[in-house]
Amino acid sequence: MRWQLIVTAALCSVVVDARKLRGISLSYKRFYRERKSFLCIDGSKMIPFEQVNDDFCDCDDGSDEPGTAACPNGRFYCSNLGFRPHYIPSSRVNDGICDCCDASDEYNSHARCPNSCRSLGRRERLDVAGQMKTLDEGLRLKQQLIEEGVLLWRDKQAQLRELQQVAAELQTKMEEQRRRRREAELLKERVVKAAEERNDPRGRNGTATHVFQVLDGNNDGSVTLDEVRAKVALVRERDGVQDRERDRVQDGVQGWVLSEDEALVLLGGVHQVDLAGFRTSLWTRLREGDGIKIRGWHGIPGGLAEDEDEDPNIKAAESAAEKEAADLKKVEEAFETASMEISDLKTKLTIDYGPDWEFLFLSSQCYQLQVYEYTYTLCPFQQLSQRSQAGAEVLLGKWGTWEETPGKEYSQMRYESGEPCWQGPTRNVLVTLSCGTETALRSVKEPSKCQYEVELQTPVACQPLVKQQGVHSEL
Ligand code: MAN
Repeated sequence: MRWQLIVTAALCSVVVDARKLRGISLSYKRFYRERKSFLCIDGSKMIPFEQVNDDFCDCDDGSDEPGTAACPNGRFYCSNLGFRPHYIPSSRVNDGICDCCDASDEYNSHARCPNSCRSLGRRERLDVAGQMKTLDEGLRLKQQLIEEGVLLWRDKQAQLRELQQVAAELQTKMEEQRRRRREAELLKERVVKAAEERNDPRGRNGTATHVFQVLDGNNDGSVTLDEVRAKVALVRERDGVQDRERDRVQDGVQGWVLSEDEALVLLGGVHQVDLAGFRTSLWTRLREGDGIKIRGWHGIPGGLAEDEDEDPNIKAAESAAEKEAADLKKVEEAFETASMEISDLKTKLTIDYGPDWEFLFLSSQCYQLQVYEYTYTLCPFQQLSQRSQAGAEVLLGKWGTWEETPGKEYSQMRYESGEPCWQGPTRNVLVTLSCGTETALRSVKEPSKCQYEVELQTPVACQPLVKQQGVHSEL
């Protein structure tokens, strides 16, 4: 009989213990050692120990009811053996919904909770192993990209030096060519003047070259529709012309303004002609005096000269000057192109491509992703655009900066000043880089109107794991 009493008492104390300790983590168990009284963990109140987990809330911090739903601010500890332990709000205890994978939160409800911790743990371990494999592979690829980045950076520097060298040479050539053109011009002027002084009837006035120069108002070596309309006039009024140009008549002597179509016909159907084109189009019409004349023409009375009549010395001097001018134009264009390339390259080289230039390779690539009706194209360090199925291309943002996220440098890029949104903000994009074994666009979202969030996966975003220190998992 005495033994029976002892066993019953011992069993009761185990039952009581289990009830008292429900919902408590190992490290908190020391606060719940059965004594006569229990001190609320925030130290605010002392209560008899029987009142722990008695389904009535006594402590303000809810610490007397870790295993029941009695305290609104209480928390229940799921030990989840085989998976991850975690806390749930104690209001979820016995609410008929399984929250802990070890079913410990539903100890007194109708819910039938299977223990799924083992399978969850297994799945999580597989996931983690997969992630670790990706990380390892990503880090290996990143190392390669770092090495490539250094070489690429050197290439770009060499490219810049080369271009600067080319530009310097072109500059010298340009100065030399300017001198040659000046000399050719001076020679031409001297020859023309000499012919005029000799009063040579074959003087240059009225030759095709001269007239071409008269018409070529901006002296760029071609006569355009506007230049024709500015200098060439209709001698007679057209019958029945209704357009407003009619009113722009200068005066009886100056003639009537040509319409664009008329000027186009005179130029042989093209919008501008060089000297050769001029000779075969407008020039023949002018010489025939075919209802048109040059405004304010003070050339030799009797009209325009036959080409063959032109003084061969003048012809030679003029074509030499033309050649020098054309050569100069070529050198100037080449210099301008080289200067633009230098400036583009310099701009690109001022961008921060990471401490080891590991992001540099991205600058010469573009990545696409189709999301519903849109195709997005990201050209890193340049821009992001959106093309709809109808074909309209919208600029969502131009390269701006790396976002400054302490401890997470080089993980987010900002693209800004995209096209303005109708009744909304100017479009802009936040690109988040994530670790992966290949570089690809993973997602594009528009969480609020015209504000886009993009995920770009790339090995260069992989970071070696840093062991976390001083983090207490339960606090
Ligand atoms: C276009 C797209 C959308 C955007 C709307 C705003 O349809 O650029 O992404 O939300 O314009 O009007």
